[in-house]
Amino acid sequence: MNKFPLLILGSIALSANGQQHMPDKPNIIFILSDDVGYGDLSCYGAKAVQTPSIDNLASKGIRFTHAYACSSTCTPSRYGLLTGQYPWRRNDTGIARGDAPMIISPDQKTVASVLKDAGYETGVVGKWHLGLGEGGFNNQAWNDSITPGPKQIGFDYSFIMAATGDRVPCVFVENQRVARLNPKDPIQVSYTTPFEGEPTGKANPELLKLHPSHGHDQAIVNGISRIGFMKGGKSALWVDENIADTITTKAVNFIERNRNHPFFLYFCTQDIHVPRVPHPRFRGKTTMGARGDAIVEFDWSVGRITETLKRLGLDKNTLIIVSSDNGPVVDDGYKDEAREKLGNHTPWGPLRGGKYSAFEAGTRVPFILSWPGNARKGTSEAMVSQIDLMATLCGLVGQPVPPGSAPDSYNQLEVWLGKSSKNRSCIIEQSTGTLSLVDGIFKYIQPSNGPKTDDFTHTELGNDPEPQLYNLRDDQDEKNNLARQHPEMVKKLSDQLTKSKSNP
Ligand code: NG6
Ligand code: CA
Repeated sequence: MNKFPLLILGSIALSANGQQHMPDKPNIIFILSDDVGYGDLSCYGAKAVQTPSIDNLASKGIRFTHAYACSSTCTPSRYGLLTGQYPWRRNDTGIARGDAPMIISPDQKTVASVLKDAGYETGVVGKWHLGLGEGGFNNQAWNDSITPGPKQIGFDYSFIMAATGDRVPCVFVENQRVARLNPKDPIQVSYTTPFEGEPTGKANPELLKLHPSHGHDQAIVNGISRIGFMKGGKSALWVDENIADTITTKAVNFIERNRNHPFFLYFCTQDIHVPRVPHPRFRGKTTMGARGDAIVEFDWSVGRITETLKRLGLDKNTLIIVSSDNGPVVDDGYKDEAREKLGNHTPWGPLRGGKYSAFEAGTRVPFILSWPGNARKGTSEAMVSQIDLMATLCGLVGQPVPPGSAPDSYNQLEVWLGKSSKNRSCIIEQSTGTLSLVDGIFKYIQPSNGPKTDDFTHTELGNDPEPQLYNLRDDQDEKNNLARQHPEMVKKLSDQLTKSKSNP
């Protein structure tokens, strides 16, 4: 039953005989920001920061108000997005170290490999965070060809950061080789042992331009201490201030190279993850310090992508999605004044929780789809999930979902294009401590003995030893636990969750 009505403005292109035209191989760009919250964009109500390029896509396309990432942290969220399998079905999809082996096996089908099979040129640019190489931790050939990597799971081209901006190695990896590496200065990486003679954030705080607030006190690169130790690779080290420029240029180059051929680009920005060090030209663009300025930088990246499409005449034939991998966090480990300068801004919008949390702001994220002439314009309240990317894009390009793959992914094309307002049958959200299931207006959070609040980030995690049941329509900030009043609903949803766990 549809509990969230669809609000549609405008219409889709119809031909003279009233039939809708849908090109069979549009270009596809999925732009995934990092840690951008439900309330962080001006088209989702933010006032203290303006995001005109993203708002422009929203005004030409469809903006979802009930869209979910697969998990409230990055690695599992991205695993689900690319494979169509819920990350909690495996026990090795937690936040990956920079020396973790690749989590997605080359035998698995991914969004990239199915689109490649459908004749697309495929590329990934930006944050990867799904592990690289094989044979356990710390087993990557950083000074040679690193395999398996994006190519083995369907990406023809890759220009990636192995993990996160705050984890070593702080280098870009292009087509599975460290970019700009001088062979005379090889890279070494360790997540267990410091390298003798190398300064660390802990021992040498005087070398830092950005200090950690928690953790992040190991290798120092560009005056910022990170998680993990590294040595060497001086010519290859990234400069945080230039990351957005570098990866956006690589994304633009990929589009230019493939202007005459259908392409799929998975563009994952470092913004607005920590360390937040936007280019000086964005500094002071908001009153919120680095976190607000990083949102402006992210919007700039989106603008460069859309300008490129326009310049190349590809804007009409390209489907773009802009979303985020998980909810927002204010202080995620560096003293960047995000908390002090937040003012009245609410990164989580009207929702409760944030990154890491089982409450809605952990996984309910911005999600905008634009495909001029083919997707409707307006706002949709239909429940959608990033887990459906694989089956939906297969539906779009007429490629069958390969048997045995993407078990949790459903073709939601009609909903994603705004032609239907039907909710997904249910959505399972993963937090750092538990699982939740949303079905229509009701949300059930499975009991958990985990901490109620994360000590470092001060996020309410949503863990409770008692079952929780919320009515998201009347109580979207999850303040009123109805579990005792509605034991029958708790049982129904908890049985549904148990069934989904054993039977995708
Ligand atoms: C946490 C890090 C945090 C961030 C997160 C992953 C500490 C104290 N905190 O462990 O800074 O890196 O992992 O974020 O180290 S994610 O968006 O990639 O999932
Ligand atoms: Ca993230």
